[in-house]
Amino acid sequence: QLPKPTPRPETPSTITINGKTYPTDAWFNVPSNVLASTNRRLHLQKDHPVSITRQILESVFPRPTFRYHNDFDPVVSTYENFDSLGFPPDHPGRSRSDTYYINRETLLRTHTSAHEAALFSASASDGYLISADVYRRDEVDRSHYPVFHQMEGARVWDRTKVPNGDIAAAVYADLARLPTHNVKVEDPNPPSHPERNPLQSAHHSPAEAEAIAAHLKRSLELMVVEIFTRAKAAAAKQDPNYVDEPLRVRWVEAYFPFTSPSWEMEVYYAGDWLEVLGCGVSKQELFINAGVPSQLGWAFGIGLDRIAMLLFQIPDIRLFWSRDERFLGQFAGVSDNLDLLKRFVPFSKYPACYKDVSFWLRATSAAGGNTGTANAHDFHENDVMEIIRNIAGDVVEDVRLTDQFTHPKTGRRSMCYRINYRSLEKTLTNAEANELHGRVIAALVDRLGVEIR
Ligand code: FA5
Ligand code: MG
Repeated sequence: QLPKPTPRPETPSTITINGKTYPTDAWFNVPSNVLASTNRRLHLQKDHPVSITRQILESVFPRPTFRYHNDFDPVVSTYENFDSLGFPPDHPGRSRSDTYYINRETLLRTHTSAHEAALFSASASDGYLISADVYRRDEVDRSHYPVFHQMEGARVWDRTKVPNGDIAAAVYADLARLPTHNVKVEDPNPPSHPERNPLQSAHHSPAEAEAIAAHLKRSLELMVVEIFTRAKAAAAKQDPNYVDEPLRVRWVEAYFPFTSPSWEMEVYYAGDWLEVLGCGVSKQELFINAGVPSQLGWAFGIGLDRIAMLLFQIPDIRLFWSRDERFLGQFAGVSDNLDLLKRFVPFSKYPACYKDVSFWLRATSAAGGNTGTANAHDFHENDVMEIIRNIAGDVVEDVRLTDQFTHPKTGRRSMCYRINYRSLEKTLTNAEANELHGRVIAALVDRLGVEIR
């Protein structure tokens, strides 16, 4: 006997975010829990770990060379988020299963790069930092949340403003003014790749690209060195037996439509390489389109939540959204005095409650269309994740696909997901978990048209 389905959220004809009203259309797909996050601005909340992380990173990129932008609205145009950066029309990131749309032309930014083009054209400074909340439809686990925070940074040089128009010399002179560090950095790959990551030979010389890449890499290495120096100082203060593990950093080739060549930085952490940022030499088209063709430079984007988790040893990304004093109270005073920084001391973990749900997708022969029901073709796992997140909110810790198979006779596909319900704030009773799980099942049936097994 299934409980009554949760009513499908009616699409309102307009939606108001941070005081501005937008018309919706058939592209609208923002659930209420995500909408409710648009005014939290954790990166600006005093003594919040995301905000403290922002402050530490800002200290590595000082004014006036860098100008800080921390107030940009999360609502941007599809053009700003994708087209202005050279994303091809068929890029998967544009799909409604990955991105939250308000209407076809308006969305919640998926990255801080959405503001690059505007800042390049306005650019009166040599660099900028943008910190902001970003939104992505994604899986559910302890390191993923539909809202997280990024810091974007860029540094530019102008051919018409450097001595003798010699960009390479100017960049190396600036590099010589940066501090050095003694962290071991692995950088095994060639600096560019003829197809994937070509030098932009129509716009600048290999020597110029090399100079910009060297300045970029040193700047970003100094950023992680600063973070890990602070993390170690905190650990050593709290734990007299703390053994200092040397920081290991490596550069790996990456691909972004708006930089070439491009890299990701990885940091060795808890036995594994963890990606912390993406970066590269900015595509010259961005400067040309922005009306500043004589400029060139680098850009990066880093995940603030992920860095904050490392810095403070925070085990679950949901904690950032907690209003619990047992969480927030641990960081009191740190925004005003970064030397007070301490690692997070976990409060007792409440028991996990695992519940499974198995269902059949509709046979593929039935027309998919816009009915909102899932067959094996138009099934998107992110839809399952979001339905669960909408109902269970921050009480869901993770959702895992534990089994799937196709019936040999009917050709129907069966999926089994295991949901871990665990509150950060209390012990869930079995009755409470069952009630949530019942509503999740009803919503899967109602919204995806699946058949429970
Ligand atoms: C980008 O978003 C690019 N805009 C970065 C960039 C900027 C490249 C400028 C070049 C020039 P990516 O999707 O890899 O790239 O995300 C960048 C960083 O954000 C990641 O390295 C990671 O630290 C963080 N991040 C990405 N997805 C998540 C997530 N779901 N949860 C937490 N952090 C995330
Ligand atoms: Mg990445």
